[in-house]
Amino acid sequence: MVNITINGKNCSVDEKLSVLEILQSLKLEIPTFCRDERSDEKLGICGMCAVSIDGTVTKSCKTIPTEGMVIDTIAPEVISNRRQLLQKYIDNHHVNCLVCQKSGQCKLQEYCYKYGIDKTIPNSLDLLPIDDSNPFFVIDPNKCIGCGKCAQICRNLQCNHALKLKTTNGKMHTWANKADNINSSTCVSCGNCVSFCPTAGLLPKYKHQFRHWETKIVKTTCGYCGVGCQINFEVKDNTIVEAHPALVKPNVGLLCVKGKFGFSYVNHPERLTHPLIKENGVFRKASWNEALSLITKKLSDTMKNYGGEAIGAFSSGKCTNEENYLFQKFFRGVVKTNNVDHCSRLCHSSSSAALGKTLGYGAMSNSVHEGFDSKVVLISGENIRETHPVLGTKVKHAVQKGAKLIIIDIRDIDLSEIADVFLKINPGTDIALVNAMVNVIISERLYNKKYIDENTEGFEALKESVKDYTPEYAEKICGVSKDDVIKAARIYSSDVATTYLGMGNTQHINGSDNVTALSNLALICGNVGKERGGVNPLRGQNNAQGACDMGAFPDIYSGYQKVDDPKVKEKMEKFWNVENLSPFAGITVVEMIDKISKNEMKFLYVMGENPLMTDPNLNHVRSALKNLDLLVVQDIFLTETAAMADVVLPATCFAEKIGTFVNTGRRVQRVRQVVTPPGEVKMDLDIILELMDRMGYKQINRTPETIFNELCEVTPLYSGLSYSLIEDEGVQWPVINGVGTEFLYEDLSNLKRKFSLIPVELVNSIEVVNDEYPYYLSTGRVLYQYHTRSMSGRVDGLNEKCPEPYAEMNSNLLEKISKKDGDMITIKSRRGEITLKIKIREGVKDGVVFVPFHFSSALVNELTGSEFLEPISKTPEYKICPVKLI
Ligand SMILES: Nc1nc2c(c(=O)[nH]1)N[C@H]1C(S)=C(S)[C@@H](COP(=O)(O)OP(=O)(O)OC[C@H]3O[C@@H](n4cnc5c(=O)[nH]c(N)nc54)[C@H](O)[C@@H]3O)O[C@H]1N2
Ligand SMILES: Nc1nc2c(c(=O)[nH]1)N[C@H]1C(S)=C(S)[C@@H](COP(=O)(O)OP(=O)(O)OC[C@H]3O[C@@H](n4cnc5c(=O)[nH]c(N)nc54)[C@H](O)[C@@H]3O)O[C@H]1N2
Ligand code: SF4
Ligand code: SF4
Ligand code: SF4
Ligand SMILES: [Mo]
Repeated sequence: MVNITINGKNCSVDEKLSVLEILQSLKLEIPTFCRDERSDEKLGICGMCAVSIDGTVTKSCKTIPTEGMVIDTIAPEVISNRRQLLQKYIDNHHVNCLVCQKSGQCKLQEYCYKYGIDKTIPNSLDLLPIDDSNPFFVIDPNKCIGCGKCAQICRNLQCNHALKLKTTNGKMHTWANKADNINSSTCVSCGNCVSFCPTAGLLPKYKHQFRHWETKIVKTTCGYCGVGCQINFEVKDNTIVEAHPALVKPNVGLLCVKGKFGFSYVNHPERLTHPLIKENGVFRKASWNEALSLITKKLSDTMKNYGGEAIGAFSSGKCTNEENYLFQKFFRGVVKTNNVDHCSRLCHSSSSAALGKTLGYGAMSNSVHEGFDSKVVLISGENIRETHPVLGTKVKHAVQKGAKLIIIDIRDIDLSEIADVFLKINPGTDIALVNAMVNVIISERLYNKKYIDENTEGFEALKESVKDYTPEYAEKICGVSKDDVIKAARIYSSDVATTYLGMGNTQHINGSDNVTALSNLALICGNVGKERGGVNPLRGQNNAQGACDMGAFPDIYSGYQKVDDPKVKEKMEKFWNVENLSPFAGITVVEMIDKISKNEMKFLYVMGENPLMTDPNLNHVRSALKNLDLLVVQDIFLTETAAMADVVLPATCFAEKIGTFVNTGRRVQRVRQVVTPPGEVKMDLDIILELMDRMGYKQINRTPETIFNELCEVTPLYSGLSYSLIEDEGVQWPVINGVGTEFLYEDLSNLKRKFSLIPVELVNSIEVVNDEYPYYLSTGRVLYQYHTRSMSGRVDGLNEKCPEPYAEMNSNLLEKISKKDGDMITIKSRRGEITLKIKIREGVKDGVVFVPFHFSSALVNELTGSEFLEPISKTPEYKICPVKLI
């Protein structure tokens, strides 16, 4: 600490902070254009933060306090300096605030007003060309003041290096880096530069005319992925006109392209606006009364004639906790079936199963925001920069600052170029690789013996089991170099390491074992129970974690309480005031489809899922669904599945509802109503409530908040949570003494049981390549589209960025099949075929073709199989399907 004087007052301040940071912490108003508190770069370009320091006007961001320093922030020379700078900016500026969309949110305008800069006439600038190549925003050098904040954000926070400052005709302004225009640069359209541009230098391409003072701002949680970014939506006339990232955890002012620019589907004209009933193969508009009467009649009939087992219900990772809780309560308590499941089945149920056994909680052990200062990062089977973009950005930031990075994937991904080791493995061989890393760490004695002795059990068996998994063996099986395996093991064990894992691990026949192997690796190095460490399955949907927590699974009630535990059953019966809850686990998504195909299930209720695109073996799904007596689909659009339904119910999307989502890092966050829904659309919660009423169940708690309180009461995992606790920033479960848990297992001395090291062996996929089907198809995602495109496919810019399906393969494979980039190709599996365009990507492993599953014009799930499921979690093998290429 040093003693200084600020505006005549003595204070003792931290000498590690800049004078600007000190002044800001004292809430003194210091104008700046270029400073971003989140960045460790101090540009010092704009000059606005200059104050009088020991009698000289000096940039405060560039100055460190020293003993006895005298600072004056309001001296006449300071004010005069600010005025001169502003005048200089405005002289070079295309001033047209009257029509400029930034007006009202513009720092230049605000400061000019504050400091009385009114000499803006005449303005006879020669205007520079603007760059409007990006579908979402414009770069206008004439509105740019050359402060460099945007380029700094892109370089230092978003880590894309897509912008730079350049000088044209003597004027400094921002522009695309190493490219003619921004759309052909490395830009990923995240808009993080746009969000913090102080002027209209970078401006969204607005779809609506509005002035900022006409809007209201509502903070809510993003409705796309599981990162759970907090967004301030600006709303005019019940329409979202702009999205701003909130400066709170988990995203701290960052968004990805979908969160920033992907909201226009909310008021898309194709939204479902009233219930539909199908008659003679054609939908007709129906009243809510008609639709709900039909559903309840069929439900009652099916219950009476066939029992609860003939009824299935898909809950939703898109819906709130309150909705998922009530949905499973309705089907379990009233309809008497445990056949409740949702898309996590196809996703991270392997992770939950594995981590439940090895560690205790089947969730991410650590937090999204910890990514920012990781030391060592292992990313396996997770295209983090495209599928969890804001977390991916944090990881890249950590790597830019010196963190070590290991990537295991079958393709190059955005981060593999900067990885210390990139292990490009053969599909489905992860266990051989990870066991080999464990082998190296044990044989080189790089493990944490004390931690293992104190906190784990099973080390000797693990040691024995990995003996044969030598780096040489991994080289042979995985198709990576043994030296890289050794290097990866050494790097991984060199400091606290965090592991992120995704669908490349879970969507395999050995999905759970893949996760167990990673858990073993983390445990022997003592990484669990530490900040920036842990094993972290990245949950996909905006509320996938919440849907699991709420018991949208066939074998559990909320909080992972087992349906076959008699004590739990008794407790739930009493709490819900119902009788005869089924003591048997229900069946899973894929199993339900099989049962329907055998005519053993008659009624299916689908809330917020689109299985006719996302389930495996779609021809089988399609023919199965025809067997149903009644298919109900509750969605926001007429999806592929809804089109097959007998009754379609129009529901609210995330921006129209009230409740909570849980992000991938266990952070329970508020969902607020940003706009009111169109037409006769109802909140999912209210639809379920009406069904409960009509089926004769008296649901007492009927608002999102009271239902949340109810579910917290009956769910030990959620005890201590309330809307008021999570109001500002959200809180991570479990809550202990009113405080959330940033990372799990911190108090190792208080573990309920020791962590388990469990040996796992490599098991090959049952469906293998042969002469007829010689190549592997792998499926997955891209940044600009989301699942079945019901949402992202209705946002013009996202479609412009990723308009059509394609098949990625490298030039070796292209040569083998005598095709070239851009040709059409037919991919055929034992179940179906699709035809689409070839896109050359050298980074794809030899013999593999990768296809995104987003497009209905090339339904890749007509090829994937449902016959061989992961035995514990019943997850399909979306990442391996033998195919031929024609
Ligand atoms: N833009 C966008 N973001 C999304 C989604 C979306 O649809 N679009 N969906 C959300 C959902 S629900 C989920 S679950 C997440 C999923 O997020 P991710 O898990 O990142 O998604 P995927 O693209 O399915 O697969 C991840 C990676 O696994 C690799 N891979 C394939 N086979 C193997 C293998 O055998 N071993 C290893 N080590 N890697 C392999 C693939 O090459 C790919 O890079 O994304 C969420 N975020
Ligand atoms: N080939 C292949 N297939 C896969 C995968 C893969 O990697 N490869 N991944 C699998 C994985 S991990 C997942 S999670 C699944 C995803 O599978 P799905 O969950 O079936 O996919 P989505 O398109 O996200 O479906 C969500 C539906 O909910 C609707 N919706 C959005 N918000 C709301 C709301 O608030 N209320 C209601 N009622 N409806 C709403 C949307 O319009 C959409 O139709 O796909 C799986 N399928
Ligand atoms: S960028 Fe700011 S100062 Fe420039 S015209 Fe727009 S509102 Fe006015
Ligand atoms: S949109 Fe994102 S990636 Fe593109 S220039 Fe701006 S910060 Fe960089
Ligand atoms: S990273 Fe995920 S939660 Fe964040 S803005 Fe993008 S889609 Fe939304
Ligand atoms: Mo998922």
